[in-house]
Amino acid sequence: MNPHASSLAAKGIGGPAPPRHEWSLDEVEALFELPFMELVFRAAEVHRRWFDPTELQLSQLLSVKTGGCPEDCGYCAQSQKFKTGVAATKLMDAETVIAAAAEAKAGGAQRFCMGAAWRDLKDRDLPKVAAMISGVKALGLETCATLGMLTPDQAKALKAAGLDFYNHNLDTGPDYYDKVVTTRTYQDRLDTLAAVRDAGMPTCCGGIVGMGETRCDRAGLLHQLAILPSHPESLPINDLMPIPGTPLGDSKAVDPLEFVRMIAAARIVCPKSMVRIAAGREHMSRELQALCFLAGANSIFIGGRLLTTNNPEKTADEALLADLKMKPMPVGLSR
Ligand code: SAM
Ligand code: DTB
Ligand code: SF4
Repeated sequence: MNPHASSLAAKGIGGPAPPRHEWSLDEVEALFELPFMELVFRAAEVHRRWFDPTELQLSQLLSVKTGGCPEDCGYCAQSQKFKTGVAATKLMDAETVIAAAAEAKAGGAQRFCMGAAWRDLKDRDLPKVAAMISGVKALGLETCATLGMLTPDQAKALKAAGLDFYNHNLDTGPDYYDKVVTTRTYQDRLDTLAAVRDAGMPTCCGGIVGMGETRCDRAGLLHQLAILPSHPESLPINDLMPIPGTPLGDSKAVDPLEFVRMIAAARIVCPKSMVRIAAGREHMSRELQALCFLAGANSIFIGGRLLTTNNPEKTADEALLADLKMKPMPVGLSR
């Protein structure tokens, strides 16, 4: 909450309405049907009640284990079911990951997210993963990991190692989900999110637009996030990076204004979450990104690489932030 709003709220005067968990699907769908300017204005108002709209959280990703994944997520370069040209690698050593994290920190990253192309975390990999997490945390970075499905005990072990956030996306609305992934169910994903929450760890959970889904499917995803027992602390919205060789490699790009609607609706239904423009900024104009920030996005990935695809270079992002007079969010405010 911004300091002005929080001091009023402390005195019992005004203050932002608390996040709601009883959204109906109809209500979320109705947001998408608002006149564009009305939707963006409402989202910007909500954004300002909880955050300083000139601040942006900067995260950086590293693929600590790439490719060879047994899952069939139709968007993914790393599934072994599709010929995408991505070679499978072994899990990196903790020292290599920690060195990359130090470089990311020097480049301005506040949070470091380690991604592995796994269906689920295997207990045999836990010691190495725990060493990475504690080493990255010791650098003073916020830590995040995305390692596939977790058991409750694994979630507890990751938290004990110093993990601040766990990313596990629902990807799309429940009605469209099985058109995209068949090897794990929606409920499997909800179960992992519950294991993370029950371990006392904040969640990072969002999805992808541009996979051929309808507006109702997009509303369906946000509705699922809104009715979770606690809203995800981070809410990444990925614009599909079409990967040749995957079933979604030829998907039609989503209308940029529709992407802004998704960001705005996410901001309204999950007012306290960090809403991230995740994948896809590489093909977005500066103007579109600025409109997303106005509509409530307040987090981005920085660094020229996501997992297997490219992201805008540091110089381009530095220029964008300078031109918009935006600044990095102080570490810790995002929790
Ligand atoms: N294997 C783990 C899992 O699926 O949970 C972690 C890594 S996975 C790459 C993390 C998320 O990245 C996916 O759930 C999806 O939302 C997003 N993602 C993957 N490939 C993408 C693409 N081509 N375009 C946009 N988002 C993508
Ligand atoms: C998220 O929602 N997006 C990130 C992160 N969480 C792990 C991943 C984006 C991947 C984009 C495609 C790639 O680079 O392979
Ligand atoms: Fe595997 Fe994750 Fe890619 Fe799905 S999204 S194929 S689980 S790496």
